[in-house]
Amino acid sequence: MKFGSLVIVGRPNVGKSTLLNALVRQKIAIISDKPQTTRTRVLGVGHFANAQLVVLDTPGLHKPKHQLNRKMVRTTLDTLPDADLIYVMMDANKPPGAGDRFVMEQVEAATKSQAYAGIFLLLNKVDEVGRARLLPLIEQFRQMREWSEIVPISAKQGTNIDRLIEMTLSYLPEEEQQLYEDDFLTDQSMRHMAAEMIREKVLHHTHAELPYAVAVLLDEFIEEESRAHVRATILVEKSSQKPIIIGKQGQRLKTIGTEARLDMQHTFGVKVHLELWVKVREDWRDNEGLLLELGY
Ligand SMILES: Nc1nc2c(ncn2[C@@H]2O[C@H](COP(=O)(O)OP(=O)(O)O)[C@@H](O)[C@H]2O)c(=O)[nH]1
Ligand SMILES: [Mg+2]
Repeated sequence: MKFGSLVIVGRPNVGKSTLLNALVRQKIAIISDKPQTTRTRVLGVGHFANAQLVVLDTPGLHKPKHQLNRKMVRTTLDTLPDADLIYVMMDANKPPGAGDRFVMEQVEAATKSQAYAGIFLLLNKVDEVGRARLLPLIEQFRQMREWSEIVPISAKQGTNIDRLIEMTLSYLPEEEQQLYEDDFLTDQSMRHMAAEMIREKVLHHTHAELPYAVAVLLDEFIEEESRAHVRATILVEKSSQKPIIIGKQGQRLKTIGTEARLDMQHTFGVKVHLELWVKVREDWRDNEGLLLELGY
């Protein structure tokens, strides 16, 4: 059986978490069109015929401003040594920019202290790029460094993912025995996933600076026979943000709650009763104690 671990790095919003979900074939990481959606390392296990791939999704590499962002970048850099193989992901819609160069610097630094089985360049979102534009782009990326493979993919539509898996496995060693149980998909707790599902819905329904200002604190998660009772608090930074989350006559909060509850029921396979609160906690992004409590 083939076995190995890979880490996905890239600037925010290139589609790292979407690829993790595609490889694990289950939604274990939250996705949004806002940068910096992923705040922690997320581990998923992809199970294939005669192979297991441990996939490590990371927060996007970017220049940090808050304590939270410093932790996010740290988390990504700390994850690099845990992997056998690196996937550097870039957006095929955009020529490599300053953000991608910053990512490359970090990757080069990591390769100095450790040998990797492979360093793949994944050009994601090819569903949005014409073939005529893709080829010169690949040539441009080829000149950046020596890549083990350059693979154009669409994580969202599943394009070329089977090929990517096949290529990846060819770089990995044979193991005597399987390391993870067949039903092990992620190391995240249900509590953490529940909080993340709520945050994803908040991201979907808000704009501008709000997504960055939001965190979800899980107050209670009680599992009984075939149902779970979840109580959580959505934290915002300013009192002006609270009514935005709640919406007219509580409508937005209601939508967020309903969508999050359905996701939880789908993933956890039990009926969920969800109680949501909204609270103002100024500067939570720089509050060390609160960051720990939030699991960051
Ligand atoms: N068109 C297109 N959009 C994608 C693809 N992969 C991800 N996205 C979108 O890009 C945005 C960021 O995705 P996400 O996985 O959260 O990116 P991350 O920040 O790198 O983890 C979301 O709106 C995704 O739906 C893709 O292959 N094609
Ligand atoms: Mg992500």
